[in-house]
Amino acid sequence: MKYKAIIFDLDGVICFTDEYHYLAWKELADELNIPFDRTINERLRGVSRMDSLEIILEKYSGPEFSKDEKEKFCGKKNDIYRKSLENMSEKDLSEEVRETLKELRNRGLKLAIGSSSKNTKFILKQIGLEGFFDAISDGTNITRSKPDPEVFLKAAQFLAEEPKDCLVIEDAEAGIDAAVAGGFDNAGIGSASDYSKSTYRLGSFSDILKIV
Ligand code: B16
Ligand code: MG
Repeated sequence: MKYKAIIFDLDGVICFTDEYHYLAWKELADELNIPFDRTINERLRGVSRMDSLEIILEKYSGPEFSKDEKEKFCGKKNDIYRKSLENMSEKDLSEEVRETLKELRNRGLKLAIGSSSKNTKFILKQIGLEGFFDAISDGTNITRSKPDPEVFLKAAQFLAEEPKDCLVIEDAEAGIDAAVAGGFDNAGIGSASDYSKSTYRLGSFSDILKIV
């Protein structure tokens, strides 16, 4: 086998919470009268909550917000986002993802999550994957967000595997950069499928089966 483990990003790879992120940020940006659209939203993929807010504030021209105010904005965005997550269920996990994960497990690969999100465990529970992965590295155990490799290095460490033996699956350029920085091969999917730094490019999630 080419790899011993696979580390999956969550949002945009296992499930599609990206639209909920967009709608929640949009509501906050509208309230603050800051222009925000889907083009800017693309830059938020894989980026932490606070770093996402900083990107949105690039278009804000009023007096500087304090750290407390920024924390409050992030909290507000998260409250709106969590309400959308409440409505998620096993139906939000596609048949293709479910079957591919099962097959990878049958092949004896270790499977982990490497996500920037602090809501990772809640989302996994909502889509019926609570307890499925061998390790979870997420926004709650890192101090530096993608493109820093910390989240993937921690995932490899939790799995007791070397980066060279793990394949990272990512939909964000920041995530691919993080994988490269950590010494991981990676496969780009969705928005990252044509990114030049991808080791492999996936047309579809089940294409992972052709790599490993
Ligand atoms: P939270 P991923 C990332 O998830 C999202 O792509 C990004 O838009 C979000 O800001 C980040 O998680 C933090 O999420 O606010 O839930 O902590 O792609 O790394 O799985
Ligand atoms: Mg993602």
